[in-house]
Amino acid sequence: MAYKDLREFLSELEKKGELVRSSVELESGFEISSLMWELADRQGPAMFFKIKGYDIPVVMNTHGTLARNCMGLGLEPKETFRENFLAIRNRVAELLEDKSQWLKPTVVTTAPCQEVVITGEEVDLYKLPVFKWSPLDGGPYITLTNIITKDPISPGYRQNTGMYRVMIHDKNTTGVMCCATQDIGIHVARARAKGMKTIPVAIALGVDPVINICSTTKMGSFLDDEFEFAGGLRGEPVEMVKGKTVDLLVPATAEIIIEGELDIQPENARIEGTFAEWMGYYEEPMMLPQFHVTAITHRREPIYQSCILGHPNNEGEMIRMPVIQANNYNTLKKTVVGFREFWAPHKSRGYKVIVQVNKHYPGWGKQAGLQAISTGQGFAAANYVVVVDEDIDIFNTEEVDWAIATRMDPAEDVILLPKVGVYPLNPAGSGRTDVDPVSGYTEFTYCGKMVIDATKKIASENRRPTSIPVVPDREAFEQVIAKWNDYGLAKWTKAKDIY
Ligand SMILES: Cc1cc2nc3c(=O)[nH]c(=O)nc-3n(C[C@H](O)[C@H](O)[C@H](O)COP(=O)(O)O)c2cc1C
Ligand SMILES: [Mn+2]
Repeated sequence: MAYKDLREFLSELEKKGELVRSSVELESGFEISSLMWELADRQGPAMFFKIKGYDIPVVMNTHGTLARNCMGLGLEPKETFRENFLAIRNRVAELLEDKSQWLKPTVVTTAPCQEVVITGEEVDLYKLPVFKWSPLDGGPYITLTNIITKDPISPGYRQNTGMYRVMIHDKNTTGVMCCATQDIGIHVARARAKGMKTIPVAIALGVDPVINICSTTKMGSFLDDEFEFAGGLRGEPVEMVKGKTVDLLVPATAEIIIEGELDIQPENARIEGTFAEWMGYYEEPMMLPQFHVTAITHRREPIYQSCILGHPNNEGEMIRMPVIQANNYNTLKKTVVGFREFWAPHKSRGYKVIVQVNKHYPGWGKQAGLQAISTGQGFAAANYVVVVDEDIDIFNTEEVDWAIATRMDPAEDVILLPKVGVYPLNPAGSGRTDVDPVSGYTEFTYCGKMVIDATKKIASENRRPTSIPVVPDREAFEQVIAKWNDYGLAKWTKAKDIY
């Protein structure tokens, strides 16, 4: 089923009515981001358009719905948000656990992504249609990136690709937001320990949908290669070619590759930001390493693929949310006793986690919450966990709120944990290290955590047992539903279940 490249995926989307080619030329970054904001709100199509003054056309919102991300992974798109979420989450979770299905990339010697090669003084990032997307952004941002690095210690190519934002400083310099806890940050730390001053980096833009999806996936270990995983998801190896100026393998059918050296010396860090981030706030400026571009290679007539963050349904979250939760799901299945399901609602941007358990033992709601919030990397973001029983639909915020409101005694069922070091983009955190003494970059912030045990209480917990929830008599109810139209009520269909 694998799509060979972005172009093949775009034709498929167009056939299915999921891509619109605009005949209107767009004029500015703000116009583009306003349009994308509204498309995120309406869960609209991918858009292909041209921008006044630029040769390279742009495609955005390619990954803007979970249905399109299902298609990208070769899965049948489903009706509802929940079904699409579960289809993607389960496929990724299963494959993360089964390395026997992963496929090593094949290495080719000529590749479409190198049809045009620009090096040295000819390099000019401003030729790409990259803009300041939001009024307070610190500069133009490349957003939908696949940033490739290799582990400096393991022999051979043990590569990583991650999606990290890139601000353009000048025609051949950018920043890269390579946080210490991400795999690129681990590569930086290991390279420094070896005495290296720079590391080779390649940024692939405009790739087959599986690769973008894999760049946002958290793997089991930083030594796992996303391209092998991508081969497994595609059912065919990813074709890769050696970079022109860096010793890295890059995806052969990408539209554009930016190659260069990341300066990892702390004293050369440079301020970048602010940036309109996925959690719906502007992120403050950060000290980050500088990336010196040595080459831009691209296909003939390349397409620039991009995305905008910020909106609750932003394209980045639609890519990241189900695949990042696949990793957490695998972990929670093994650690939380009585685990049934979990969801970190995208509109809460992953800072809230709901865990559903089958509670057998007294006190086990709290135990499950503590286990969930301590699963490390995956939940470095989570500020609070709500634990509920199996009768609560965790995808329905109002049902979860009902459980919190009626099963939680604030004096007994809330556990507050002191501030711990968390991912720097935590809007509720404070005391951010503006220059971390170890990395020299803006790294951790500090935030407390909370567990809310909203499970039904039982007598053996020395509590008044939660009473029996009200539902109609089952047999009578089923008969009523069966006769619904006979009552003359055909017009009143069941509310559509979107979330
Ligand atoms: C559009 C988009 C932009 C992102 N930008 C960043 C970023 O700038 N820095 C970062 O640490 N993570 C960012 N992420 C999240 C990472 O891509 C994600 O955590 C991924 O698992 C990192 O890969 P790694 O585990 O190989 O480091 C972004 C995600 C998306 C979808
Ligand atoms: Mn990784």
